[in-house]
Formats: sequence, C-alpha cells, structure tokens
Amino acid sequence: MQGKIGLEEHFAIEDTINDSKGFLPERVWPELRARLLDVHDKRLAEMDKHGMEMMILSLNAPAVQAIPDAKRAYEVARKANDLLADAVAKRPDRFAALAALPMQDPELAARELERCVRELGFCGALANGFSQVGDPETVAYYDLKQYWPFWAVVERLDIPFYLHPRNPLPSWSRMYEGHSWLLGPTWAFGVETATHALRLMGAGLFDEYPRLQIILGHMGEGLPYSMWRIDNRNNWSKSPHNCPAKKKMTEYFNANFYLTTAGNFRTQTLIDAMLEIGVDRLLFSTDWPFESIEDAAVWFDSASISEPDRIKIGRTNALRLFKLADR
Ligand code: GRE
Ligand code: ZN
Repeated sequence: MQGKIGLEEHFAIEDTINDSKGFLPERVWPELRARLLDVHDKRLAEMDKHGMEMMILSLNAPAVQAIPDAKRAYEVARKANDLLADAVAKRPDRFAALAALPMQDPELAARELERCVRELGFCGALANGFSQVGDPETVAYYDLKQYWPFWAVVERLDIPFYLHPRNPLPSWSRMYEGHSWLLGPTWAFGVETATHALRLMGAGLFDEYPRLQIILGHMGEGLPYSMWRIDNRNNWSKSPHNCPAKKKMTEYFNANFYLTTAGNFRTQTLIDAMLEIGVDRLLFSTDWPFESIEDAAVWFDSASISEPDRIKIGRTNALRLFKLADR
C-alpha cells in the first residue's frame, strides 16, 4: 500500500541517545544510534522503499521522563522539540511531530505542549510512561490529581497523547530478578504501559475529560485481549470495581483510545484488536528504528484484511486523528 502514515517513529538527540543503548545487541548499536540521529537520509530512503508517505516523529525513551530535575527535563524537552521542529520544516510533506514533555511538572508540561502545538505546529504529544520526579526513586503516573489540569489542556488543544512504554525502575522490578530477558519490549514494556492506561481509566479521568484521546502502541499492549475479563471477572458476585470511574473500562477503551501496530506485526493480533476496538481506532506504525520498516510494511501490505480497512489503518485514520489535511 502506498501512502502509509506511521506515528510510533523515533529519533534522538545527543542528550538522550544513550537511553536507547543496551536494549539491542551491542554489535548493532552503531547502526541503531545512526538511525536514531538521522531524519532525512536512511529513514526517508526506507520510507520511500516501502510506501510510507509520512512519519509522525517522537523522541526516544525514556529520555525526558527519566530526568528527575523538572527544570532540566523542561530544558531537554524544549531542545528536542526545537530540533524536531527544524527537521520537520525541511520536509513537512513527509514528517510531522509529537511533543516531548517535562511531565515532572504538570504546569511546565502544559506550557511546553501549548508552545509546541500553537507555535511549532506539532500535532500531538508522546510521553514515555511514568516520570521520575525530584529524585530517581520517586515516580509519578499521570492519573494522579496533580495532572488533571494538564489533561484539561490536552483536551482543550484537541490533540492526541501517545502513552509510550518504558521499563519499570529496577527497585520496582523484583518479579523480573534473574529474568532480565523479560524486560524491555519482550514483556515488561507492555505490562508497565497497559497498567498505566488502566490507571487512567479507573481514576475517572475520562469522565472528567471525555474528549481525551490516548494512543497505545504494540497493538494496545495486550489490552484488547483482556478488556472483557477486566470488566466481567467474577460476574456472578456483582461486585463493581472499587475505583472512581463511572463506566465500564471497555467503554473508555472504545471511546478514548487508539492503538497502533508498532512492533507487533501479527494478523491474528490485529484481527482481535479490530474485533474489540474497531477498525476506526487502529493505526499503522513501525517503531523505527527499533523495528524495521520493511518488516512492518511487508506484513501490513499483505495482511488478510479488507482493502477499505487497510486504507483506514494505513492512512486515513491518522489523517483524521491528527488533522493532517488541515496543516
Ligand atoms: C522503543 O520503542 O522505544 C524501544 C526502546 C527500546 C527497545 C525497543 C523499543 O526504547 O521498541
Ligand atoms: Zn517505540
């Protein structure tokens, strides 16, 4: 399929590049590093080769979220966003941008988001899971009340927010002791991010801000397969969830979430996601440069779904969600 748009597509700056070290074998680090720092050379060539018209770019992980000092986090976010704006300005026909945000301080995060959307023309935001705040062992998830004024700004700006994975802190990872292969994209990323998404639902965030739209990668981090059980466990006991949310979690999932194919190139999994959340809330993505554009595109272009659905997932859902035609 020509004209595909992807939105979990990463770049890095010198201040954040080393955060991506250690996930893939050391022998491919020089290549991964070069791919993260590149925007217009190899990346664009790969896009051309595989029918990918646009990438909506975001900073690598955990980057800004792992800088406990809020002022420093703000500086790095601004620097990354300014560099990204320049890179996009060179090829606005091929690239768009998601803002990196200093979520350590919800007020600064809201201020930077406003600047990125209003002054730099960004079409959304992406945060890499929880933020470390003040010191490396203090973590904040975004369902906490101090973030609600930030969410009000996201809703008012009418832009989507990508909740991207990061690893749990080592001090919170006892269940992975001796099994480090489970960390990162293998498993721990998905558990961490799915749990964070459920916290947002359970907190009642979407009752207060019903127009919020959260994007999850990796075909929803396992959630499509689990939503029914989350709402219906022990159904005979008629025990509602002990949480502030007013509706069933499935209702928020189906009204406030979008899922991308990033890093999860499996037709069986896509079809389950289509059966749960519906084709209008699914978006093609690759997860470049951690995954290959070729793997994503070769799979997606021949996946056994209808052609109208392929066009929605590959392109038109993203055009609509990010209002790309209006830019
Ligand atoms: C990512 O998407 O951000 C990512 C990493 C590290 C390994 C794999 C991966 O940050 O997809
Ligand atoms: Zn990613």
